[in-house]
Amino acid sequence: MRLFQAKEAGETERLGVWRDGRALVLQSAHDGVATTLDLLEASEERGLDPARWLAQAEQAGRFEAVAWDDLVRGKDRRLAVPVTPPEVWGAGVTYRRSADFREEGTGIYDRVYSAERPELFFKASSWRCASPGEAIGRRRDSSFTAAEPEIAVVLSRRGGILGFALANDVSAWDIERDNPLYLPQSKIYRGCFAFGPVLVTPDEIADPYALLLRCRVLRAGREVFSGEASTAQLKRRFEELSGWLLRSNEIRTGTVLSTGTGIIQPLGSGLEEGDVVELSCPELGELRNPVALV
Ligand code: DO4
Ligand code: MG
Repeated sequence: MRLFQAKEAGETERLGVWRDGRALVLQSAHDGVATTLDLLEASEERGLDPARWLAQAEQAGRFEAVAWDDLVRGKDRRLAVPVTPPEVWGAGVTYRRSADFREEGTGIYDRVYSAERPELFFKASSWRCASPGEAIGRRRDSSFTAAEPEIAVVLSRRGGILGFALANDVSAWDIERDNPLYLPQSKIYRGCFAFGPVLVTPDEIADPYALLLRCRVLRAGREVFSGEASTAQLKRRFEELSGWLLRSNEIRTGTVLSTGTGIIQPLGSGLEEGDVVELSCPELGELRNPVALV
C-alpha cells in the first residue's frame, strides 16, 4: 500500500491511498477509520486487515478520486504528512559519511559509529513537522543549516516496521558543531522535520537496503547542491535501530524513526531562505519543501 493524507484548511487529515494508479481520498470515516494513524492502530489493536478494509471502504463509496498534482500544488486541499506521528525520533551517525563530516577530532562520532549502542535522539512532535510542500525551517540564530535526507520508518508500538517514507532531518549544524550539548537546539524547532509524500508498506519494498536517495537544493530555480546515498551504505539494520529505541522506552503506534543521513551538504553551502529542497527515491516518491527563516 502507498498511503498518504490530505487536508483542507481548518479540517483534520484524511487518509488517502494509491489504488490502481489513482489517488483516492477518504470522504468520511469508515469503521472508525479516518486517518492513516486510525488505520495503523486498528490493524495493530483490533486485527483489522488494511487491504480488506480499503476494498470495503471503496465499495461503500467512501473514497473520492483526486488529482495528485492538485494535492501537491495545494489547490483546495493539500498533502499532509502521510501519518500524524505521536513522536518523531532520529538515529544519527549511521552512515560513514555522517561520522567523518561530524568527527573533527572530537572522538564522539567515530565512537558511536562503531559502538553497539546507536545514537538516538528525540526529533519532533507532530506539530513541528512540515508536510510535503510546506516550509522547513532555518533558525535565525543558525548560519549553517543543512538538509539531512533520510529514510524514515513508521513503527508499531511493539517496534514492527509498518512503512517507509522519505524524510528530511533539517539540522543547524553550526549549533551542533559548537558544542554537542547543543544537539537538541540544533535538531528541534519549528519546521525541523519533513516527511512524505507517501508511506509505503514493507510488502512494496523489494529490498530496504537498496534504496537510492537523491537530494537537490535549488536556489532561484538553479541547482546549488546535489547528492545521493543508498541504504546499502547504512551501518545498521532498521530493526536494530527500532530495537534500541524500544529499550526501556514505550512508543505509540505511528511513531516515526528517521534513520540517519548519508548525504552531506559541504560547509559553506547551507540552506538559505527561499531555497527548495527536493528529495527523491524511486520507491518512495518525491518530497519538496521550501526553506523559511523561523
Ligand atoms: O549527532 C548528530 C546527529 C546525526 C544525524 O542526525 C545523522 O547522522 O543523520
Ligand atoms: Mg540526521
